[in-house]
Amino acid sequence: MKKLLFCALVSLALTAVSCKSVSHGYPIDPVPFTAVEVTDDFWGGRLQASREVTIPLAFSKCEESGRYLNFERAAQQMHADHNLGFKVTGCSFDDTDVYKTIEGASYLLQTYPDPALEAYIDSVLVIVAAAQEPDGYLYTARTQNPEHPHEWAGPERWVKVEELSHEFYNLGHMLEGAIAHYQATGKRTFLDIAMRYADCICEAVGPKEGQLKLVPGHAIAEMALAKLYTVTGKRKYLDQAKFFVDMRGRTSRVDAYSQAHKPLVEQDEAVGHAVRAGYFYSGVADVAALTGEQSYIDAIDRIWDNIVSKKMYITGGVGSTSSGEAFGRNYELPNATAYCETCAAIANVYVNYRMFLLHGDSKYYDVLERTLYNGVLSGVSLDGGTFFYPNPLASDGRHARQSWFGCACCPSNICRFIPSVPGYIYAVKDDALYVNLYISDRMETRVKNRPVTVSQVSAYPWEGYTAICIDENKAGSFTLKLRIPGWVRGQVVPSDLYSYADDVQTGYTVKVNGEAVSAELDHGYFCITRDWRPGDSVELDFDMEPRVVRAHEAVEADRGRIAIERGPIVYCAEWPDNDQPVHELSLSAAPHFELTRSEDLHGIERIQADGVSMIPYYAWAHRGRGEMAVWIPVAE
Ligand code: FUB
Ligand code: ZN
Repeated sequence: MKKLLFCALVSLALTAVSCKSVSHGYPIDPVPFTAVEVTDDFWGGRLQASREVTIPLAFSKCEESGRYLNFERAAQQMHADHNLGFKVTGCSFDDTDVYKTIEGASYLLQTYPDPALEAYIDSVLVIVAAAQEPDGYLYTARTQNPEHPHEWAGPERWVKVEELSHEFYNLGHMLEGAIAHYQATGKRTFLDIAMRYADCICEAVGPKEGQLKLVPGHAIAEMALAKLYTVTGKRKYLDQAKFFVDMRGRTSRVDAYSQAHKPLVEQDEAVGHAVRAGYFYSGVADVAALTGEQSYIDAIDRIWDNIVSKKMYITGGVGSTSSGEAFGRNYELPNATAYCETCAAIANVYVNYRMFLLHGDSKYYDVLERTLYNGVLSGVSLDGGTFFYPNPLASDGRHARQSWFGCACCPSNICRFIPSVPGYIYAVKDDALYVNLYISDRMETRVKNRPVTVSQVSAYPWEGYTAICIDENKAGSFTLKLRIPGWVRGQVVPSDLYSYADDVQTGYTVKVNGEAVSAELDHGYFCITRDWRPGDSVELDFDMEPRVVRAHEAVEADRGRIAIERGPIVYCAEWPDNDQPVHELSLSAAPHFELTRSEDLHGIERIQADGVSMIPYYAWAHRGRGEMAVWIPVAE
């Protein structure tokens, strides 16, 4: 109730200060995390860790590592009449860790109002505001010492923005953080700062005569400017985002690293730096949704196809090589050296979410769910206090999570991503309510513009049982679209990159008010149209069996090996659970499985297969350094 009252107040506040917000343009409406209260054990634990550990830790790291000091020095230098000689250290985008942590904290504030946290953010924003130059430019890596800025920044504004200065990247994260803060608190402090920097860039860079023709060396401004347009209704921000997309491959920077090897509309393969790529394709989707630019959609359709059929790990991780933190060649998916940056997995969620919003097919959520439960979750420890940057699929014992990094993009991305998970559960289109993820929660939305409240109780990800209850319905007849995951329908991924190599037949049942119902699936959704009454219930039961997976023959690293998964969870063998060294383990082609529920590692389902003991991949590296493998050789 408290939460509802809070949301009502926030929405009132938003109406009061709102610029003219406009539609996101997608045919499907997201149900924002503000409308979803998670009551789930599994995700509740993750949100709690985020609130109690990850975000406080990130703020304290920003403090102790000099991230705040950078802003303070920039302000000092601006008001000095001589060069104060500050040495600019760290990465040129260190400011973004502050913005990203504020973004995550803002999401949390919506669900868990916390005046102390809000006041802390206010105090940080005072420091941030003071570092902004009079024309809106806000980039401490230069302002601290314009004569000797960060070596990646170049001697003048923008001269290295297509390389490593990250001046536009900083804008992107600033806007994402500022919009979240505005939406959570109704305060314009951060939004005004970020809009002034956006205006500064829109003035300097663009298609008009006299403006610079430049694109971001690292994408994210595209997504953020498109979002700023939807929040403010100011068309120039959408135009700027579109300019950045259109100009890719048409400026002086022409290379695959930043997806600028050719114009977007000629691209059909995911290449280059994997985080840049995922953010770019997401920005393309946002701009396409808002402008109706079909050639953009065709391009990202082709690129998505390339990723899921040739460049994605079974964990949903992407970016196979550390060289350039990049996508490798088709089918180049090594395990021990897999880069799979945590940020790239998050970007893969962003891409698949947007592809769903464009096309309404559950296959995108199959990829999203796989990435969420495996590639993303492995990036943060169960207690929320340590992080992986790369997420390999095999280890000889050299890997361990760390509490922070010099380049801290991954921890600060975890800060903003985990609290946003409730926003991925539902979506609405016309008279249809999509249920895309099975997570216990209570949700309020509008279908046919009338209030609908639904609650979910799910045993996911350990059991396939979920009950959905209609608590309130003022919309009359509408369609519940229940996603039937690919793994229940015998499809590992929506391509032939991975397939089940066992003779297990899984199925599912759906009941309405206790009565079994059947339906043809529509794009992967089980659809039930009905004049729903309060108290109506739907029960879903998916068979959740351990499954044997093989990779496409062209994936050299997985030849002669199998991986085990159950439901949305990919398993691995790790050293503490096995008597033999992990690299000596093998499985028969049709292993005999036994399941054990265990309370350790925050509660997991263990799998024993032919004497090999396996745990969920996301839970590895919590018991010291040692060997781990996802793909296990098949014994001759
Ligand atoms: O360049 C900003 C971030 O730093 C990238 O997204 C990460 O891959 C890391 O290089
Ligand atoms: Zn990262």
